[in-house]
Amino acid sequence: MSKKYLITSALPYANGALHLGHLAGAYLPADIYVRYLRLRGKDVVWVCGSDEHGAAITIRAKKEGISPQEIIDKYHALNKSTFERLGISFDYYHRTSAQLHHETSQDFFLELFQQGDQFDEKVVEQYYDPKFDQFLADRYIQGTCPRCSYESAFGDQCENCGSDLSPTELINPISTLSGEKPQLKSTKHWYFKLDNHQEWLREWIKTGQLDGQQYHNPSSWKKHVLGQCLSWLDTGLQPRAITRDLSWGIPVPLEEADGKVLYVWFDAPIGYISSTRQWAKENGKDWESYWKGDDTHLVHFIGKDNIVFHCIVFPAMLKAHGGYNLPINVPANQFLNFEGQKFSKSRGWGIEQHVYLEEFESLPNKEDALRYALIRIMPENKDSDFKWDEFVDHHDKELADNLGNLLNRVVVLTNKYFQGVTPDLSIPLSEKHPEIQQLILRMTKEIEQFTFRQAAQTLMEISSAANTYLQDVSPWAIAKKDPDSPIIAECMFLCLQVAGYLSLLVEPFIPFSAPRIRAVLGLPTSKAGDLELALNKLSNGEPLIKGGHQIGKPSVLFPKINDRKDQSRMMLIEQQKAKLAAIEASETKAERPPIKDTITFDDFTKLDLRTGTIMEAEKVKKTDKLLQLTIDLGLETRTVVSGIAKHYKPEETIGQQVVLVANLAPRKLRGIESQGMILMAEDENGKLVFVQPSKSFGNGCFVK
Ligand code: B3M
Ligand code: ZN
Repeated sequence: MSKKYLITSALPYANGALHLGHLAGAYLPADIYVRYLRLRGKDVVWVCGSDEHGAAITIRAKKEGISPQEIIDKYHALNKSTFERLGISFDYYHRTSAQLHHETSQDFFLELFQQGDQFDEKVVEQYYDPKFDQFLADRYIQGTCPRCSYESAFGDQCENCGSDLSPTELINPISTLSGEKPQLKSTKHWYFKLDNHQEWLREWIKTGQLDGQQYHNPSSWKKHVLGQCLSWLDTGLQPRAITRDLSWGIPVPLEEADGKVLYVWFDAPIGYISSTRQWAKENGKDWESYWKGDDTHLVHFIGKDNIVFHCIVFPAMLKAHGGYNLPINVPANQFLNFEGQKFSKSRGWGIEQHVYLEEFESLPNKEDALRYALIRIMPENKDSDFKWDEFVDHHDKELADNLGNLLNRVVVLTNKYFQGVTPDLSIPLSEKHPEIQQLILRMTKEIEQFTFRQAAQTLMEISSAANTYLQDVSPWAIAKKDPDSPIIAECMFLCLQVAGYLSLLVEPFIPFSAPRIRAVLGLPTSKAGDLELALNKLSNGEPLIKGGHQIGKPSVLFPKINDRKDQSRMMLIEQQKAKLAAIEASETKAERPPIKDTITFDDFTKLDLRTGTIMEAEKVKKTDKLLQLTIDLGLETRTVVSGIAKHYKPEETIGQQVVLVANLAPRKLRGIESQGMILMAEDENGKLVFVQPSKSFGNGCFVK
């Protein structure tokens, strides 16, 4: 029986558009993997969909005065169509507001409930916002941290000192919805006893074994994924509330739970099951064989913030329910940054997928250019950074100069010397170019091991190897002296073979260009199983493109973005950079006061500025702003009271060189006579820094 593959990608919340970081995190890697499996002829289903529940959606709706339904309808449609436009080839994109999903989730809950020992019922005190008539999720409560006194700590965590908190620990809690003090109210909830699953989970994650069977190979899991799981397990698992007091969501299917819904993280992963069910229903397939069969591989593609839910909570739910397979791998990605900073919707830092498609409308290959650049920097094991300059380079130097150049030369030369007909030979590629055969096989392994960045690199190495071979032989030089030399035929025949393999291997990475590459080679668009057949030919030494095959005509496959003769495409990049520069400029400008009224040169020369060194410093009593400084001015010492205590500890200022306004009339501050003023500059974060000579300097020098 052949293996089945069930692939999932994290269900995005339908309350906003997705940016490039999301794409690189959970969708593009899965798309590469699934397209590859299809080319290998595997039985694979890839499901995803919109996550349409959760407090974030209801709160956004309340704030904007629209219904949650309007929000999810808008973003479900936007995200679904944007994915399609980028070639993200889900087999099914469902939504968790669908009836089938509500039923699937309620049935799942009831199965666990009826087992009797999976849930605890607890009455707990929770904060409630009377104005919004809503119990408050931990994140929606802010107050003073009991550990560090930071005033804007959240109900689940203090971002200043990092402590995990519970909302009732906060001093002076405030509802972030109404800005008012929340009330404590008691309410009943159901808790999934995750702690009861701790032991087998540890065994399963660490050794891959479950019920005495080898289930997965932990050495094939990413280290950062295993590390996060083990640290959760070491801390000890706790029961988790799986119900909420909310009006938006899936009603808890118990009479005594009126007005309560399932917690969004309980129903969302079940969304993978309902999406598979809906797909099966529409395609006349059997969904259960993909979830429950012995021969099924389940793989979850997610971002690192979702690891605990996919490696611990959901597996525990599936095992508790019984009958379901657990994932054989969860190749979570880390985060993508954008031009050195985090993506930020409020600052406008970053670019959303659909905005990219709009703003790069006129760029040929816009989908593949983006996909390829993201693959080359995919945050597989650590955070990475998207940069527009690198985006251009990956396209121009790799796709255009390497791959595009090879294909173009092979097609042009075969047309020139053989009227586009493949020379009638049958030399195994493995015999003449074992290194290329090795690279092809290595690339397939790299995809199977979820190292897509490296696989794209290997793809380029295959193309480089063929370019080098073509250059070394230089058929154009031979043709001048001996047009009938068999070396020309052999070289073109072998290069065409490599081009044929490349036309299949590129498909998971650049699926928009792949059919165009196939066309210039006179080959039909690839279909499921084609790579499997091709790899069999490779190992049997059979040609992939047979002698006599008529190839197509050359065409420019990857017009360069940075084209010296035509800068129109590069303009698109410059516009993006200008947008970012404008954001940064507006943010820094906002903090800077306007330029003061003009003064005359005479006014300026009245100032006597001198260099000095701080010799002593102490805090001025009963103030938290002022430091009393003793400054060596060369021929004399001065006492200066300076408002820098919030920026520097006294000991940090000692030895600093300063510039002093030496002829400022003395004035008394807190009873101390201040004899001058030191120059300070305010940096972009509002911190005061000393204005200093750029090298160590004698004291008392005149500054002009
Ligand atoms: N919607 C969270 C997220 O987008 C959540 C994923 C659900 S996967 C079952 O990060
Ligand atoms: Zn704190």
